[in-house]
Amino acid sequence: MSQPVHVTVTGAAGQIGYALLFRIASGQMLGADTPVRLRLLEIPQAVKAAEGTAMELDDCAFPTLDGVDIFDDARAAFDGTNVALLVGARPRTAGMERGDLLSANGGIFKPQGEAINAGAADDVRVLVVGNPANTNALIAQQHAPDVPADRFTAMTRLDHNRAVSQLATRTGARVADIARVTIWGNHSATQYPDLSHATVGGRPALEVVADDAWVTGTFIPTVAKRGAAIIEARGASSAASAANAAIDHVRSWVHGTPAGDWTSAGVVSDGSYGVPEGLISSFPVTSEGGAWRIVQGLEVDGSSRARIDASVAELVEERDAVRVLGLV
Ligand code: NAX
Repeated sequence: MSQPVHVTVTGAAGQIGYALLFRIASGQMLGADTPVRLRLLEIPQAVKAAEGTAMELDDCAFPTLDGVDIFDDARAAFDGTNVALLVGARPRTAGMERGDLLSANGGIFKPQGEAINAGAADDVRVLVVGNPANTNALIAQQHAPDVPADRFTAMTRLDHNRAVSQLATRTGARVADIARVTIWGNHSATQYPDLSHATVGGRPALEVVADDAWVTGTFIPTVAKRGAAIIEARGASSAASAANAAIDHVRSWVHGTPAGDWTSAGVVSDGSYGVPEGLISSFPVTSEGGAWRIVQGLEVDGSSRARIDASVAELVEERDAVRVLGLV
């Protein structure tokens, strides 16, 4: 076996953390031949709970788990790390304005960006899961000037997987037969789940579905509001599916996407598809040689354009709000 890959998980004692750590430790993220060293970052009050999770990780005796270290200090947690999963965030509480939410999260993601800049390994890859994920990723990235900007990403893979699943159910196809679904924009209710280029068993999805009313009236709102529907049903927000999406995102990033297909991820815009350069927005992406590439040359019709623009406008507003707060 090779040298262990160091994986830092923030918010390790939270519900996504609990669903995520065992899968990373068992080799499902980086592969059965890659040992991992887990570095858990929590706030001091949650360190004891993280210690309990570490005990359970020990009790699994995973051959791929090199060890678990627990920190309440970001600099120590990110020191030498290769993969950073930023899950811990400040949730919106009743009566909280958006500015307060962005400011509270800035207080988390700015120092974490600085810590990654100060000590992470040269090949560090960062996935931000904690909401508002795109803007939190932007804040962290802006405070890590020595790390290539494209190493900071935000998670829209859960939205992507939800869209694939909804399309498979509707068409009676298997998930494996669905390709080229795209999530554009922000990981929020303004996101645009796009079937224009999707295929079902190699045929255009919109032809197979043959029902525009279903696409606009059911598919798009179901995917965009799925998080709220899960909370309503479960009494708690998505955890195992979010952890699964984080595993998928990193695995695709490290090991590549299959030929002929793509996935969705929040990546730094290079200006493609009219998305302002520098914003972290969801795009159709492939991964090759360990780097994301935005799929180029897709036709964007008028209705898609309007939906992409609306979600990107929200990202611009969030960026401007954190700029006013001095966070970027
Ligand atoms: P939990 O509240 O269960 O856990 C969050 C954990 O983060 C807590 O243990 C807390 O102590 C820790 N934490 C808070 N501040 C921290 C800091 N500065 N450093 C380290 N740890 C810190 O939330 P959970 O359900 O696990 O969700 C985590 C985040 O994922 C939330 O922001 C949530 O909104 C977001 N989600 C993002 C999704 C996406 O698709 N991008 C989907 C699922 C989820 O809603």
